[in-house]
Amino acid sequence: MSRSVGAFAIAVATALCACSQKEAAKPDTPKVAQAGAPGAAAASLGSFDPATHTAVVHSKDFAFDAPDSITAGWTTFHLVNDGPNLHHVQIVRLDSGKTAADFGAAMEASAKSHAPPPSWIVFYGGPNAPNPKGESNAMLDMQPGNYILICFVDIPDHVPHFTKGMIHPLKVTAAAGAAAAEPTADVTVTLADYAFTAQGPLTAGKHTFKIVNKGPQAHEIEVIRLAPGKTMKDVNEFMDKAYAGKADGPPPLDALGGIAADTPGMTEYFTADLTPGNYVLLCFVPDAKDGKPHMQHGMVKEFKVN
Ligand SMILES: [Cu+2]
Repeated sequence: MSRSVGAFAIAVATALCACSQKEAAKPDTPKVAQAGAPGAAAASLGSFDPATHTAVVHSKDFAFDAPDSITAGWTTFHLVNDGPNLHHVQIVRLDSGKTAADFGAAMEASAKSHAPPPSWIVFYGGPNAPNPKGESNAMLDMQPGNYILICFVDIPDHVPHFTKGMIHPLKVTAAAGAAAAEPTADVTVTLADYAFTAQGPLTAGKHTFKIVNKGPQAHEIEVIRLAPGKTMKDVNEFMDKAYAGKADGPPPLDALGGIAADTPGMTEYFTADLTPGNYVLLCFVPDAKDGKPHMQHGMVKEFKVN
């Protein structure tokens, strides 16, 4: 990535982040990661700060810039999407000594046979898609093990971005020092086949969302704010055009993020700043039985923020 593009993205990200002192205090200033040679021109944008348990990940077409190793415990993943497309971070734990190459082969086989992925693939959440040039976050309880960060977003050609290079191995090692506390939420959203159930005040302002997957399938939560006067019909029409490579005009929505697909029984957190408008919660995870996105099975929840 060129430095100028990175600098622009950081400037935008900082502007979006100016919502509170707490947010501004986060270490989202890129640091030279351990992988980069000292004094190298191309400084890494991905980082991990063990003091604040914060991992910074940058996404772009079609790569992640992310730390290679972090320590276990509650961790804030901070995604900065340098664009130009929508991207997210789907964290996957690879059990049984499997590798990123095994993952690619297993997903290909699973797509061909319409069978669920093997049990050594454990969907672990992650910061869901923000706008291009936007940011999102997720707080996850990381256990020691081998993980990959991938992007399942498949705009504009139905080809998932992880097959185009958006796959990054992440090792989680045992923690030393003080562990981070589990976050405290003011809104809880449960995910289940096939509904979102929200408890707590969906009001204007900054909220910490607790996401609980009650299963039986893996689910995600993506939060979008509809542009003024736009509806889900406009969103669906825009998506169809985007897939056809014929998107015209600005998207009828803002993507705020959420939590990428997780395994039943898991709990994660994310923060989002709700400004007045019409919102929709969506799950795009393909159904285990018919392969249709869960939003077509009812995982679409609209709400209004005054
Ligand atoms: Cu992507």
